[in-house]
Amino acid sequence: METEQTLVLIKPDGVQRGLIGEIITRYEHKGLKIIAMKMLQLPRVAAEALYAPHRGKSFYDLLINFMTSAPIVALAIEGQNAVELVRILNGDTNPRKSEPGSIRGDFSIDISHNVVHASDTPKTAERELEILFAADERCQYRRIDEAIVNAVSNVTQP
Ligand code: FUP
Repeated sequence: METEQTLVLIKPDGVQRGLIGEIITRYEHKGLKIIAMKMLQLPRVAAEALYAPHRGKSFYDLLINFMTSAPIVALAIEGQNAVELVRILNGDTNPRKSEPGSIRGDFSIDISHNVVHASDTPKTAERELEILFAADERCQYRRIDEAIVNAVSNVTQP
C-alpha cells in the first residue's frame, strides 16, 4: 500500500459558507493526516498554473475568476492511497452524480461552485503541491492513532 500526498483546496465558496471545519474534519476522521495548511487569496498566476490543463475550455475564465475571488484554504494531506480516498470523500465533479455523504454531494449543486478541489493522480498531486507549498512547509509527525488506522501496521504477528 502506497503512502501518498495530495493537494486539497477549500474553494472560496467553502470558505465563505463557513464549511472549513466541517470539511477538514472529514479528512481527519477518515484517518488521513493534514501535513500542511494555509489560508490565502490565490494569485492569478498560481490559479492559471493549477488549472493549466483546462486552459482554452469554455469554463476556464469563470474558473480562474472564481478561484481568485476570495480566500481559499490549501491543505497537503498524506495517507495510504490518499489521492483516491480524498477524491471519493469529495464526490463527483458533476453535482447530479455526487453521492450524499460526499462533500460535494452534501454541499453543492453547482459544477462551478463545488466547494473543494483535489489532485486527480499522484503525479498531478506533486505538481499541484509545489504550486501551493514550499518543500519545508510539509510537516512530518505521527498521529497517535496511526497503528489502528493503517491496515498494514495493524497486522499482529502470531
Ligand atoms: P475535478 O477534478 O473534480 O475538480 O474536476 P475537473 O478537473 O474536471 O474540473 C476542474 C474544475 O473546473 C471543477 F472543479 C469546476 C470547473 N468546471 C466547470 O466549471 N464546468 C465544467 O463543465 C467542468 C469543470
